[in-house]
Amino acid sequence: MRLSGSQVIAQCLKNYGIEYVAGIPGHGAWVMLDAFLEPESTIPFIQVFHEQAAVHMADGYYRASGKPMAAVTSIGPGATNTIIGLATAFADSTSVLMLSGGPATHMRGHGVLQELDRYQDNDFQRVIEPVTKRHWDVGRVDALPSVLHRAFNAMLTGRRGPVHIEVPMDVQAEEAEVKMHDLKRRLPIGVAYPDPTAIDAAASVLATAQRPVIVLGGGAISGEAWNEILQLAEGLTIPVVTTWNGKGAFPEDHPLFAGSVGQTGTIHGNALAAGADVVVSIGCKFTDWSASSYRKGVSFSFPPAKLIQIDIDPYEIGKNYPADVGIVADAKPTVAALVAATVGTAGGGTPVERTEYLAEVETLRKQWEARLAPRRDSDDSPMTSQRPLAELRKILPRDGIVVVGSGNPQGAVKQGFPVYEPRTHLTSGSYSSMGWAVPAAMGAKLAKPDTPVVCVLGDGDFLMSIQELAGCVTNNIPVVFLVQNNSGYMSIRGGQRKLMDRHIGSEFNRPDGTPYSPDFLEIAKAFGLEAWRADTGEGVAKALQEAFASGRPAVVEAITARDAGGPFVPGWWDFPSPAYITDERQDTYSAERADEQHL
Ligand SMILES: Cc1ncc(C[n+]2csc(CCOP(=O)(O)OP(=O)(O)O)c2C)c(N)n1
Ligand SMILES: [Mg+2]
Repeated sequence: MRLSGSQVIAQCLKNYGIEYVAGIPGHGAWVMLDAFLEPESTIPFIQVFHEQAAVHMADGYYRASGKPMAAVTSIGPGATNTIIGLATAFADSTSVLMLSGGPATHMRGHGVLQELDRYQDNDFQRVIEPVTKRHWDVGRVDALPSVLHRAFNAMLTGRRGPVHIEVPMDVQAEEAEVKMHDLKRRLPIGVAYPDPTAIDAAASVLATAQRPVIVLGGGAISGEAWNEILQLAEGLTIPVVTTWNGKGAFPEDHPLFAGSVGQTGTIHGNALAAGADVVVSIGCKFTDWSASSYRKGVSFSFPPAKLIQIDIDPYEIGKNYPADVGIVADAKPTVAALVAATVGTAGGGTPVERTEYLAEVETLRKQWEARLAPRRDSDDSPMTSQRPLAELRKILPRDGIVVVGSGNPQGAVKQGFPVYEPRTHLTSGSYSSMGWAVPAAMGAKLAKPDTPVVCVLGDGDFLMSIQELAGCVTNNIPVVFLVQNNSGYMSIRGGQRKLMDRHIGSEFNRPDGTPYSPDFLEIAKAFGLEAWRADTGEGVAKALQEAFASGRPAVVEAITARDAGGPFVPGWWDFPSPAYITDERQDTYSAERADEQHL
């Protein structure tokens, strides 16, 4: 059949199951977008107000549903605005399909409007290189069907990641004889199973374990392995800890849930993982944040602990810690195979008993609870970071989705906001981009329209994508934004003070030094949202109830104290302090750094 490039794209996206396209039109993509109005390829268009938001939105949609969404931008600045979106998806291993326009093939190198041409013709390609799993520059209309199914293949198989297709303006507009490709015949059936030798090896290591721990990363969720993980944990009585991206893969009200690991992990999570003799890691890449910068005995101790490392990407095996058994396969069949090989043999289906170990888990959990409770239950006004979260947890149903921005909220939620189901806690655990949470929450709401979605973020983060409130109204996306306003980048100020006893650029102040904050209530209302402000726990509870009941996009501004302290830091993080700070902190830092295990 004869189709224009834009028709090929729109029909493929429709056939391949894309439900929404987000973006901003421009001359570089208006032809491409026009095809989404054709009857056979109508896909609803979601208007954003900065292209970064289109990619973050698709990212949030994927994290909430496991399905991809598309972002479309114009050429030049429109496409360049997406870089942080793609970088976030790449670092966090999430699927996003991005299409952008490009200079017409016959105009390349002439420095046409919005072309980068001084190093090489049409040079946007190189800008996008390090932030995508795969990129295509399409030179002909009849190449599009092949490019599209390969893009879906790259995005949806193996380790997830964002892909980008640049479509020159002439390729969008011109027609050619094309044959569309059936996606089913271009994707593998099923998932990648583990090598039985590796499962045997892992089972023998597990058979020796007295103090095993399972650590879950983002791959446990993208690999949809949560049922099998529950079977393994229960069958062998193994406490489970999570990283930021792994939070949600295990129900946090389960007796075997043992908190989280890393700098902003929990006391019990770090202590148990660091004291384990065998760690089973599932889709976890051991970032410095989750592994306390590899300082021995803080979050992990490899050796003496043995590591069974399950990852879909061989690149991660042994990258940061030596793996006693590295298994490259999908998480779901791998954990299922481990269950078959261990639970069956060890206890014949009866859970392994570890009475003393479980008592220790309980003691540590209580210690952590005792540490958390005063901040969580605090009646201070302005509030602690934890108090609004406690109120939110009481109101949000079990399957409600919380989307979390970086800064204090990210650590406070990790530690003090229990989640129970996979894909109900979304955060950028690897790239930790400010500006991500607002559009990602909108994407999650598009994916799960019948589920309450709340976005928890700081005032600094909110200011980086506040323009997307307009999109909540124009597209009717009823997210509730719980904004913790402490007049600044307080997580950053905390680090600055600790290291250097002073701070620069992290407080929002007027010239006379008094705290500054824009009037978020008025801003939200001006954008057309419902809005509430609260400075007590009771106030937040009431505002949240009314916000959810409104069924409309809404902002609840929670006034939090600048000095309240954010999340606790039971772990460690390697940040060098300037050489001119010569007090005992330098010696402590050098001594602690000497314990790092990755070099
Ligand atoms: C795009 C981007 N720029 C800078 C940072 C570094 N950073 C991390 S948290 C943070 C401050 C966040 O402030 P806010 O959202 O108000 O949360 P708070 O820590 O004050 O609770 C900054 C600047 C980042 N993560 N992302
Ligand atoms: Mg702040």
